[in-house]
Amino acid sequence: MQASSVAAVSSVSPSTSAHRWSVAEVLALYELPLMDLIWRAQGVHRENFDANAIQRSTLLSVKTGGCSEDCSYCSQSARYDTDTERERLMPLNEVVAAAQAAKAKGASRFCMGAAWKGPKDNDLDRVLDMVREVKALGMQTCVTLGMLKDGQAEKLKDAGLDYYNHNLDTDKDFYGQVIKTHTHDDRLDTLEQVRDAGINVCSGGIIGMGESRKNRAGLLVQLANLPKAPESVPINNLVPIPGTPLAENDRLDPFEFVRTIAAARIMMPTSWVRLSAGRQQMSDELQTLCFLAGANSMFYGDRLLTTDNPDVDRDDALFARLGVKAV
Ligand code: SAM
Ligand code: DTB
Ligand code: SF4
Repeated sequence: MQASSVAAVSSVSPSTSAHRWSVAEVLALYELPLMDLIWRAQGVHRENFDANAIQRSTLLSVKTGGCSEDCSYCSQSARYDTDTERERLMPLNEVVAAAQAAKAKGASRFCMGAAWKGPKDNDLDRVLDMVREVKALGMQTCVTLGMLKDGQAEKLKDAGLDYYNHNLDTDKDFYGQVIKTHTHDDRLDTLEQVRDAGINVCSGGIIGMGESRKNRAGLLVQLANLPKAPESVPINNLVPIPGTPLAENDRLDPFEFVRTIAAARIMMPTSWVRLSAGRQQMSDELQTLCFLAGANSMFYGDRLLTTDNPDVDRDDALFARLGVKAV
């Protein structure tokens, strides 16, 4: 892109959450030379955050596998023959022990995930106990339970839930090629319920599922243009799962992933942008490029939900090498 085009992008794309983004504007960001894009994202990052601080959440799958939904990327869908074993909802004492261990290692937030289309009321009651007990440890709490019915978000709020994770996952125009058992509008409906209940919204997506750059821009526009941008925006790189329809997908150019992080940072300046699934397959240098592009949050702990995450020792060493502190 020519210098004049860079200036044009700068002038039409204010870094405020009040700005309504168009796909064309975001595509113009993606088309910037990588150095210009990262420089701009880093500037926005420094205006809004300590550039040397990264938030760490630890994940625990409290109910694994056997999910009714057909999300093409997921190891936990009952429709695909994957290595993931089905497990019942975990007992409360095991969840609390895992949260205590995560806190001792230095995680500030504990995120509990369940492979449900959405929680039944009696299952939700058990998750509410988990939220109360984890909160009592002095950790921030997050759950990701699928789609919520009326009244469930309020119960979670009353139990002390800080964040609800519910990803838009991909562009509305691409959604039906990846998931057929529910719609993008269903996801938006749950996000609205979470927001209305006064819970912080954690919502992002997955990159590398065969979507176009325009689809990636579309996803970011749909997130940034929500009535209020999510406080936390996880950007997952597809972890290919043998047995799922996306197992053999072509790998995305890593720089396209970095561009997506940078665009998210510019578009949602005050949100925590999380470098999420896929870190295990990234070099320390590529992760660092993502931090330079504005990612300031990560999953910390040896497991994600059903796949591996970098060992905490590797992450601790990387933080020390970079002079980054955990928050
Ligand atoms: N069932 C709930 C739902 O779908 O909202 C919560 C759990 S679901 C596993 C949480 C998120 O994990 C998904 O929305 C997706 O973004 C992410 N995810 C699942 N499998 C993934 C994979 N193979 N690679 C990257 N991200 C993945
Ligand atoms: C999110 O955006 N990524 C996390 C969390 N929210 C729940 C899940 C990643 C899952 C990666 C594949 C797996 O371990 O099953
Ligand atoms: Fe079920 Fe969530 Fe996996 Fe979709 S992403 S199959 S809803 S666990």
